[in-house]
Amino acid sequence: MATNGGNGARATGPRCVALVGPFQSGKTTLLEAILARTGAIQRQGTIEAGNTVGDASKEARHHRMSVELTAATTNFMGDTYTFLDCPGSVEFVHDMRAVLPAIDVAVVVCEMDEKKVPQLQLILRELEDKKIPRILFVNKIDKGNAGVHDVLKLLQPASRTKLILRQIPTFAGDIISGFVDLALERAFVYKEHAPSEVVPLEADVADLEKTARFSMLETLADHDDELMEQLLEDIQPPRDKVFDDLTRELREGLVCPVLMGTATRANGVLRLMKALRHESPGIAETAKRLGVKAGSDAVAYVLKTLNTAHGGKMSVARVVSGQAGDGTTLLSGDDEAGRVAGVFKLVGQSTEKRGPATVGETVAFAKLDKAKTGDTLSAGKQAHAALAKVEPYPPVLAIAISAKERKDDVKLGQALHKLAEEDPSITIEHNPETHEVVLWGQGEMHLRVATERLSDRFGVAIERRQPSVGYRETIRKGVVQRGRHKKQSGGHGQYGDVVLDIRPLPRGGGFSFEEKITGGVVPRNYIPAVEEGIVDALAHGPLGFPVVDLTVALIDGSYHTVDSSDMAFRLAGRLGIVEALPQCQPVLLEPIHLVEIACPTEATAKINALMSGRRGQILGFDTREGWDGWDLVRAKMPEAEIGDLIVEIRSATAGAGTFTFKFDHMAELTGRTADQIIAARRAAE
Ligand SMILES: Nc1nc2c(ncn2[C@@H]2O[C@H](COP(=O)(O)OP(=O)(O)OP(=O)(O)O)[C@@H](O)[C@H]2O)c(=O)[nH]1
Ligand SMILES: [Mg+2]
Repeated sequence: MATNGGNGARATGPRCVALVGPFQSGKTTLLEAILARTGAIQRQGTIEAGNTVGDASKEARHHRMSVELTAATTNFMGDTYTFLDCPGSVEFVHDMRAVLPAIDVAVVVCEMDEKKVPQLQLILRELEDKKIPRILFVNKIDKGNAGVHDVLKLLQPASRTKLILRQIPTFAGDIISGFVDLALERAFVYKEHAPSEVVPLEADVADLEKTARFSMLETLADHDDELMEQLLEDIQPPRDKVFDDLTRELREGLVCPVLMGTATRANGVLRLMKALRHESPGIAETAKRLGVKAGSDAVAYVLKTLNTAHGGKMSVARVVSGQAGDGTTLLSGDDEAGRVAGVFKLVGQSTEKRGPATVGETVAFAKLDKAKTGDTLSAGKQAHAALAKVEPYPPVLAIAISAKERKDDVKLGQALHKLAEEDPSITIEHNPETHEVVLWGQGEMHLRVATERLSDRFGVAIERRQPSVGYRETIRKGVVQRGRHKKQSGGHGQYGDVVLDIRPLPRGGGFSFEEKITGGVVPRNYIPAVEEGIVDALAHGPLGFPVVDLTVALIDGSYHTVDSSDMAFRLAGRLGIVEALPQCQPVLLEPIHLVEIACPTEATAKINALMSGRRGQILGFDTREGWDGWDLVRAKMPEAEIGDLIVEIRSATAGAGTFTFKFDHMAELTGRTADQIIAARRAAE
């Protein structure tokens, strides 16, 4: 059983650590370095050579970025650690968000790059809000040292909790060659792919060290009165006390320690592992944070769902209570999630069969047919309450897809189901009007990778198009029109005759039908057929779109005792509308949405210009509540212009901006744009 002896004591039991951080900061490289330094792999691979444990999928290698979660388990000084390498791209952020509830600590890999600070801020906010302890790892310190002394000044604005610098760099000329550990007060020089070597603390560094250490202690003292007194009285606090404070304040989320290194050379990796070993919380605290009921049977949280070529469905999960092995039946809420058919240790794509998983361990369970990412699985009669629920962000970009070959239609349906199972931030919509299958996702790359997966992993070649915009048309003036269907062909004839009074309705009025027949000129039983005929015709107006916002009254007509029928009146109703509408000044309607864009304040002017350039009507902007340095811009915008809006918002905000949209109203559209839309529709037909 994992225990935690309270303040300062080292947590025990298997850990689960997420590697998160802005796009391309070096998370996958850091995972590789950790696996190499802890002996899980022989040699450290590189992104450039395409031989890393993470990013092993064809899509990730091809795009040279992480496009999904990689889990890898390793051992360090007798403890088990599972690292979850999360994609940094905002388009794949759900894979990160979904694992956060069950981790002990996050290592936030970042760079000393001003442009990446807004993204860092987004990630830190998420961790802060979820009360997840976090350590910053400033990577790529081999890339010039500009600003390394100012690292806190650069990064502090991204964090609402105080950052604590744990190390300062030391130099050989212009190059960072080592560091001083401020808690140990010891100097090290980096060795490539080997542990750093202890060296004497040079006199010129000692002064810097004193100042930096003092400011570290000052920050710790914000949450420790005794330490504060010692500092005020110039008493050197005992080393153990400093470590105890570092540990407690990290675990309680009061501070965020900052380490540094170079993942490509595995510099700073052992220091990071030691901080994780000694200071990070373990499963006991994580279970408490999650509200796991004491003494529960097996409880596990599903971090990720995979459909592997050989092993079938795998549910990557962390066991937060009890133990689960082969044959354990697991519940998810009121449903049975399935029976575990194999427990696997993961090191990226390599799987190794193992015995039951015990508390704290992160493993893959095979063949849990009904388990979904984010599910709380539990053994025993009574399902454990859900530990967390992470809803994906609403999708922002769509494409319409179809199988290249008709024969693949059924296969496409199944493949889409698996795709959405693996990635809940994808949604699939069937448009009944256009018969399009619309794939909604988080951005261009996300959708591109989704279609690549459909062909690479699930074997369905895809064609993609822009999804249709929900145009409608309406009329500007009314007319009274006769519709008459008469056919005399041999024996039984057909006869239906109606007079329709057609008038526009205000926007949003939809369609209404009224009958004003007197004297039975159209017998009662035929009237529903007349309405059906009208509805038929309205599905496709003279401009090529469904017709809305009009009312039609049946005011007159005639019938034939033998030749009239439902069918004849339906055709008459339809004919009346088809002939009437072109005389009613038809006009195109386009959907307008209410759009809300969240962006860093520096980008607000750019966003305003962007919106105006896209026929948007700016309604105003406010500071974003609870978000220092952020604005919320509101605008009304045509659906057609929202299509790829997210692409432009991201490029104007270094990837940090987001938006939501909601249908607001339909608006008339005339002139060149309308003509083009109508012409395109005709051509398509
Ligand atoms: N100079 C230098 N380059 C690095 C370092 N770490 C990673 N890189 C490079 O940075 C690029 C991105 O590295 P990744 O490990 O893929 O970064 P990532 O954070 O996993 O990227 P995403 O998962 O796509 O967000 C690659 O070209 C790496 O070789 C480092 O310490 N120094
Ligand atoms: Mg990566």
